[in-house]
Amino acid sequence: MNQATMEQVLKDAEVALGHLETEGALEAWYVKYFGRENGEIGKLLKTIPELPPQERGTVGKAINQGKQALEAAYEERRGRVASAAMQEQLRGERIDVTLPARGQLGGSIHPIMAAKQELIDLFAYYGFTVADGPEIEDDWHNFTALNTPTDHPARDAQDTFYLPDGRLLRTHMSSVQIRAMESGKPPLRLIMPGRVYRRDDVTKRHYPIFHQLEGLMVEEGTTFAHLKGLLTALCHELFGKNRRVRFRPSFFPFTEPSTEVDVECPFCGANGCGTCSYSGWIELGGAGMVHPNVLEAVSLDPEKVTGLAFGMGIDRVAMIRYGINDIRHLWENDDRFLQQF
Ligand code: FA5
Repeated sequence: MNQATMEQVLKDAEVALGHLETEGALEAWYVKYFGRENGEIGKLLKTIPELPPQERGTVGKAINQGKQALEAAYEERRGRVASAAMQEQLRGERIDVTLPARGQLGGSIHPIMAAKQELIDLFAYYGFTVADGPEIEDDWHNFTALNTPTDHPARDAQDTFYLPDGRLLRTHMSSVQIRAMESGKPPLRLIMPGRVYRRDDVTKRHYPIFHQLEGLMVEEGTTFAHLKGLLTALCHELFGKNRRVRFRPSFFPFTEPSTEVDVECPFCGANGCGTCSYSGWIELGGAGMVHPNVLEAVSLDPEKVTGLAFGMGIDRVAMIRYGINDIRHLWENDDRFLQQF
């Protein structure tokens, strides 16, 4: 080996190193030049004893210097290749937290609306059709025609917002009963679902805005037995045959006799809990036979026709039907709640 060959080997090694881009190629290069058995540098060192004695020192020194320089260059190159590989990997795995979530959030029917639709479907089976009326109501339809004149104490239980012109946000759906009897003649079988307003304190069963479904059937020969049978059948359809239903005597100015319809509380097995105020029962609605004064107010003859009427809370139907033990869940728009439906 002469000086030129030695320099050429070192030079080739350096040039080759400068082109290496992967860890695999670097490893192959290292084996080629520094491999224990057949490494090019080792081969160079092995030729030293064959040199004339006066050259051995210089050549040996030159090879060792070249070897050290190559080792340093190798380490440096290896670091660079590793860091480029890491950058590449990070680029591939980068998460853009500003991207919109994958997939579409599906809309669904709100439980109150689902309960309302179930009620409409069930009543359709008994021949009831849907009627509607305004949310901003006048005194006549909301109170006076319902046998509840201005100074009647029953008005106190249904305080609401009043407009400067004396109209009000309707407090119950019974106002639509009056409109229906003013505009249509018996036989009538109507249900009237809608939103109503009251100055009520919020509890697990009460909200100042809620929904009612009013029912009205005015035909010759309608009796309290029809009322009881209809509402019992409906409750069994909605909540199952094993859920007890109770008719409790009550008072409404616009019905006589009057009753409340209670359903066994599903949240405590009728043992008493916060939702039913420890009574074991949840009041679903009020009902009764249309008062003769109401029939007369809409120019019907109470000697000829009789009517049954009821008004149930749709929010309460949703609570019992879907196992929601606090009415506030229905109104607070919390996605975590709504996504369960
Ligand atoms: C009435 O509103 C009568 N108009 C019902 C009626 C109609 C009786 C026809 C006779 C003939 P009451 O105030 O009890 O009655 O309300 C009826 C139902 O609405 C209650 O049983 C309950 O289910 C629901 N309800 C009443 N107040 C609230 C409230 N603040 N939040 C949620 N639901 C309520």
